[in-house]
Amino acid sequence: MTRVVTFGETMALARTTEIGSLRHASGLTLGIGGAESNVAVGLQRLGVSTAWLGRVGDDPLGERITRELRGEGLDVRAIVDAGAATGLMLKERPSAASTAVHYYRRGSAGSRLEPADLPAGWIEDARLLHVTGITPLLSDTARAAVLDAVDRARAAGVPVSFDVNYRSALAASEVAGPILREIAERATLVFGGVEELDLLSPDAAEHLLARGVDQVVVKRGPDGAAVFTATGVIKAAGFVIDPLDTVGAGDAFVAGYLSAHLEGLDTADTLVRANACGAMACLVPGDWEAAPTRRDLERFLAGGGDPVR
Ligand code: KDG
Repeated sequence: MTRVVTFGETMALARTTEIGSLRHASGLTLGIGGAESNVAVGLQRLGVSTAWLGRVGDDPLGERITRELRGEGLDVRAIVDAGAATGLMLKERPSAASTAVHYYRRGSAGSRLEPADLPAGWIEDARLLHVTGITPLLSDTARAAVLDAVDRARAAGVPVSFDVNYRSALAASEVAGPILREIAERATLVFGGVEELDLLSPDAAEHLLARGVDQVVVKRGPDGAAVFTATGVIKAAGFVIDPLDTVGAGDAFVAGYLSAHLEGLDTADTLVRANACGAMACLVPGDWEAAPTRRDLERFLAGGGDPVR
């Protein structure tokens, strides 16, 4: 049985291979990326059977997304939308210390997701639904799909995980705040960075817990993470690493957290796994490629930098 279901837009991702502006880049490496599929791959690699659904264009980039995600063992429902192209994301490293992302996704196939795309029983039979704040800002129909999915999950008693994942390129904060708050208030687990949670409410943890959210997980990047519940707060320090590419670290964190949560680990151990997955994702370029398997994770937690012989 599929334990986690998620949906959203996955794009083709072209990134520069050298440090320096895209303006002068001589080459690009092609891959794929999408917050929900990044989480799905992270979960699947940790042994959690996961399904991803989304629209792709009737084009080679859409085929690439479908093939790559299937190659990771996910249950993929890629709806081929002949009316729009697959979205594209370009990633550059203008300097050794910075990364910039450019989206070419307006009107893309992925943004045309609608409630009817989510088959009957797909959510209801799952153990957990994971959604992000990216999808509801893509289009009115994509927003309706998220709200409908969350309602269906709640009606079926399926827990909902929501990662705020605010993208300012998609909507101004005044527009996004109320939309994202509405979804967060209906979730079971809410993930967000400090600023993202501030977008929902000045006292987001308190506000969400009062509305029935079970856990509010604050991602603090290199400073670790904290979980707020009705019984208090538990914090964990981050891992000290030398990051190469931090995009996708939050998704790996969420995958680590959800996998441990579904296994019934206690909060402290859950945070250790989540922080480790987030840190590991930063060690390799690409939004999801470094999401660890269980073996990778055990080795990292054991402090393993020694060669494997
Ligand atoms: O979290 C990483 C994502 O940002 C990336 O893979 C692409 O989904 C994406 C987005 O909208 O930024």
